[in-house]
Amino acid sequence: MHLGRTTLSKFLIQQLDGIENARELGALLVYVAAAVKAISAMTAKGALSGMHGKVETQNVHGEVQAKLDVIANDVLLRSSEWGGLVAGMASEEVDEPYPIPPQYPRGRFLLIFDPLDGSSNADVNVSVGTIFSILRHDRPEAPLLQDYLQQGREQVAAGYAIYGPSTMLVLTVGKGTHGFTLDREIGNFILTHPQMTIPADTGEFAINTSNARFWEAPVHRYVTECQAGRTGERGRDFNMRWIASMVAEVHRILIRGGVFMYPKDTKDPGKPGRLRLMYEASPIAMLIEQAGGRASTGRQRLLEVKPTELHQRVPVILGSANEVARIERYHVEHDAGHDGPFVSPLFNERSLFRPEARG
Ligand code: AFP
Repeated sequence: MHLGRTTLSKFLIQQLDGIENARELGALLVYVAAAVKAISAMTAKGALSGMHGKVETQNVHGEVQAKLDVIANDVLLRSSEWGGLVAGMASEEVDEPYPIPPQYPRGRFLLIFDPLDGSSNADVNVSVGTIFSILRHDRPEAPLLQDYLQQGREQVAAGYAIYGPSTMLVLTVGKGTHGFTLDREIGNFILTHPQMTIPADTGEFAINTSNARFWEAPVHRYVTECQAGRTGERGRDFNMRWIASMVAEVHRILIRGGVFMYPKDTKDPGKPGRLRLMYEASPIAMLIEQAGGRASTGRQRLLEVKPTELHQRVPVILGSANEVARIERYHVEHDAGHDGPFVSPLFNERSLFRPEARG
């Protein structure tokens, strides 16, 4: 039935040509794909799996863990630790990096992941995902924390799996962003979305507007303009989406364009954003850029943010290139004092950006 179609293994053999340590990297991506298939089978069982609901423990961020978070984390660790491909791993669910057990050889890569992003959505049968990032580790010694703290642009591969009506694996090794659909009958990922490309313009944005009172002025400005639609600055209508599962939002953007924002806010002054740099923002930013989109903190290219901590948070604004560039410009103008009169408590009431107020 799939004769002539490209399986993940065939794709990797072709795609990794010319990349250093191609065979090892390809094998590691196959390990990750195997873990993804196991997690997909678990999530697809829904309540029948007996894995819904919470466990007693909290993760490093103080968040109550879902049973599926814990199991998905274990699946990824066990799938990848034994084959001599990784030198160490790190996960959203574990405080410290995970050292390779002494009985196994160490490899040349670091694997960092969020095993089940958006896991609270699993209980309500909405798409969840796994996000992963692969970095090089060229020293024979076991990696130290410092070895993990590489900029996103150093990634050799990045990807996510989305567990939705179908399970898809979307990945990049720096040669475009490509999507594979899991054929459950034959157990193979089949290339169905080669060279995914994000349109530069869009009429769709995604942001959790319940946080509006905590946003900075440039984000207010952008969202207010979108909401004003054809009667406002933009002269056209926009639509809004919020799934509360970053993987699902990003997948929509890769398919049909859009902007996703979890920007800097003042909700918790100790946190510069909600999303985690190393296993959420960086891998997704690589996929977005490889698909022709743009990924930013609002003030800096996401792939250039230098991590200082494994679990550090970062503001995220990504998607269709022209829209993200516009939001970055709003940040520049704000920082230069150009939008000074715009103050957020007047949001959507007497904003300077409403057409009648512009004079
Ligand atoms: P978890 O990784 O804790 O499941 O959180 C999911 C997420 O980080 C991201 O996928 C969503 O965009 C965001 O949280 C949703 O957060 P809200 O609670 O603000 O909707």
